[in-house]
Amino acid sequence: MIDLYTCATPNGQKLHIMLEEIGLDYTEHWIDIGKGEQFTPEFLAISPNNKIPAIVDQDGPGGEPMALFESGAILFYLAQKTGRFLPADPRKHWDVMQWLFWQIGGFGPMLGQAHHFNAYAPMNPSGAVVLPYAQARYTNEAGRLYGVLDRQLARHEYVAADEYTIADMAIFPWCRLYKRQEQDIDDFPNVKRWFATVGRRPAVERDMGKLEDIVDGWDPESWDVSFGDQQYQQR
Ligand SMILES: N[C@@H](CCC(=O)N[C@@H](CS)C(=O)NCC(=O)O)C(=O)O
Repeated sequence: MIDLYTCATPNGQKLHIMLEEIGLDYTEHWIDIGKGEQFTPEFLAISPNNKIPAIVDQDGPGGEPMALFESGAILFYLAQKTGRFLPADPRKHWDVMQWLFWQIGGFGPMLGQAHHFNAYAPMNPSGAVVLPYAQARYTNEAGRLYGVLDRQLARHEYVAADEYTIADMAIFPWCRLYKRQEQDIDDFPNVKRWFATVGRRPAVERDMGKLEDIVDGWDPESWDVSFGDQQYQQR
């Protein structure tokens, strides 16, 4: 049994998809990051970086519980545990790993900053100035990264190893929010085709159904917890 600590964000969604795909028993624990639930001692014991997603595998190595944080590490762990969505062939394996790391080190953080400066920073309740430079920088970098992905998908049905893998699961949820990154998906026809293919998978459809119920937005309190004093005075 897997305990999944999550919320309705792209990094959480990766794990919802993987757990639906592999069919292991799991229980969701929703962490309200707008209310500061990521700072409780219980959650920090599992995820010391105060971020979702995290898991506790009650049947970890040696049959003992094991806690893990960082979405890429968790995807890799679950793929190894089940032998699914990460090919054993070394060339295919490393093709998947390089695209997984590309998402964790680039596509996620850069698109996250595009979200921040385009959508969240203008809602700053203290009225701090939003830098046009920061907006342009991360919008441009997001566009560059979509171009890299689009060229890869022009030559391959899936992102890596010519099959559906944990690399697709890591990248897909970030593409869901292309409007918030100020991108036009029609500029990236291969990403659009792949996004539709992955989105039709039953496991992904089940997960998207859950996310539709979540209202997205910030009030002054949740903004402060995520980006203001309450984030940085905690520790
Ligand atoms: N590199 C991490 C990023 C996780 C992350 O940024 N999580 C966000 C939600 S998407 C979070 O929990 N934020 C709460 C906070 O920063 O206090 C991963 O891939 O797991």
